[in-house]
Amino acid sequence: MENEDAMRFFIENPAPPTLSDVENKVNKFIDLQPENRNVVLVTSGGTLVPMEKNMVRYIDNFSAGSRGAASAEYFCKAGYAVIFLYRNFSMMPFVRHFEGPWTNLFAKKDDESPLSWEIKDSLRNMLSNSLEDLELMKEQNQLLCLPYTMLTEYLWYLKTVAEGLKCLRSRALFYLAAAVSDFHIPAQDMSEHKIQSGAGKDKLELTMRPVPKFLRYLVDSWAPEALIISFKLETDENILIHKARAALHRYNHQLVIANLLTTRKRSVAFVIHDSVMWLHLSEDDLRNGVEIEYYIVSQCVKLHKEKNLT
Ligand code: PAZ
Repeated sequence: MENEDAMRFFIENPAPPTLSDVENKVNKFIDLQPENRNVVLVTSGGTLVPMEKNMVRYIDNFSAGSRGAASAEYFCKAGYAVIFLYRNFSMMPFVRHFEGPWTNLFAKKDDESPLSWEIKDSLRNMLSNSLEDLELMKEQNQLLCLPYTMLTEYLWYLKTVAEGLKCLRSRALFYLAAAVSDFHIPAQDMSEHKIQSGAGKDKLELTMRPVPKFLRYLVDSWAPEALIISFKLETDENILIHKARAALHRYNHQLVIANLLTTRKRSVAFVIHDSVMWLHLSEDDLRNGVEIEYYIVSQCVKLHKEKNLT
């Protein structure tokens, strides 16, 4: 039944025109991988759902993309090839420390020359090293970055990547950190043009429908042999672990990483079968700038190795 919902979603929301280009890039990237290299799909950022077909207004899911970008970087460093499916203009691996207005990168020189702007001294080395790292990863075919904006693009690309990775069987890992909308307005119910305000309208009522649960599809059909790790974000700590466990039992994948909006950068819980393991950054970690993604990715790599040994 749920699978039928997913099929219907793809019929009602046709593939974006960019899909064949994404498919070619993904297949080429996978073909270029040496036999002993694992491949991870890292999803990052939040999906956007339009309120109108000619979109003026939309509903967005919260995520800066910091978790995904940092994790992609640590997976590359651990020797994985990374397909990074990220929300357009959200954070990118290796250059994520330079997000924000690009004008912040420059300072005015003290001389009178007409070309008197240059990269700030304090950033020059870091910027150059970051760009080198990014370039190297691309040259070594270790990083493929695929941007999406809309929920429909995200889901079509996820399906395409999963189909491409199927041939790698258990060498594939799915690390689903993106914040994906649970609700959307189906295309047939969506207003063609900008929803009008005006005389006599004192409220706007919208009916949104649940997005089919694609995680089930991924686990059962698209990537049955891969290691699948999903994230669960909540704002109420009283329901976090319960919701993470429910997801694990419902979809029957290997790991849910649970986090709260306010503490997500220093605490996460690993929910596996019936056990819960909390991971907190220590005072030392915080002082030394150690990121929680460093530990999360190390645990995931370990789990992937263990799974492939059994
Ligand atoms: O991108 P970010 O670092 O701001 O936030 C990361 C996160 C909270 C979106 C991620 O850790 C997460 O929980 N993703 C799943 C969200 C969900 O439950 O749909």
